[in-house]
Amino acid sequence: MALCYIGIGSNLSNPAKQIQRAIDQLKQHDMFTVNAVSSLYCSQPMGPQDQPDYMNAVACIDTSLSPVALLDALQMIEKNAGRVRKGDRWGARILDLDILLYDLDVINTERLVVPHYGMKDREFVLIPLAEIAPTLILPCQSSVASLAKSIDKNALTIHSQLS
Ligand code: PH2
Ligand code: MG
Ligand code: MG
Repeated sequence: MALCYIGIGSNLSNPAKQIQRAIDQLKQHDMFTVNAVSSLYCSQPMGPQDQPDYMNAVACIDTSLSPVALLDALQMIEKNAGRVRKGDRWGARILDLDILLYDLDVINTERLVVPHYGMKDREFVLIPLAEIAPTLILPCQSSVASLAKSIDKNALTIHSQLS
């Protein structure tokens, strides 16, 4: 079993609903156990500013899937939500499910980079992650709690609780 953290984001088609639906799908999936889900946060867009604000959350799951099989399963959930991959980096999206951590594995392949390459610079990842994993230490030895404490909050706010 691998303990994994999944970053969840949406800024199209009722983002709060998209994120709750994604969590419901993680919970229903045969190959996952959902251990914890953060609050739902409202965040300013990182990247192009001519797009709606985002909602973000982080989930902690157990899975026996390999990293690539986990990625396939998450991309299937994105696809079911109606996501079409346009290759527009940091553009608006209906649902984004990113593998933040897969145990403490370090993976650097063309398809998959874990830990997620941007997670240490993103308040909308670090703060929800620290909420559900306050004692977590990253493979690079950084403490999630101290990274979350020192990052610029960028107007990140808790929107509501997820179930
Ligand atoms: N995701 C992006 C680009 N910009 N901004 C916020 N606030 N939240 C995101 O999840 C996000 C983003 C591409 O994955
Ligand atoms: Mg992303
Ligand atoms: Mg992604």
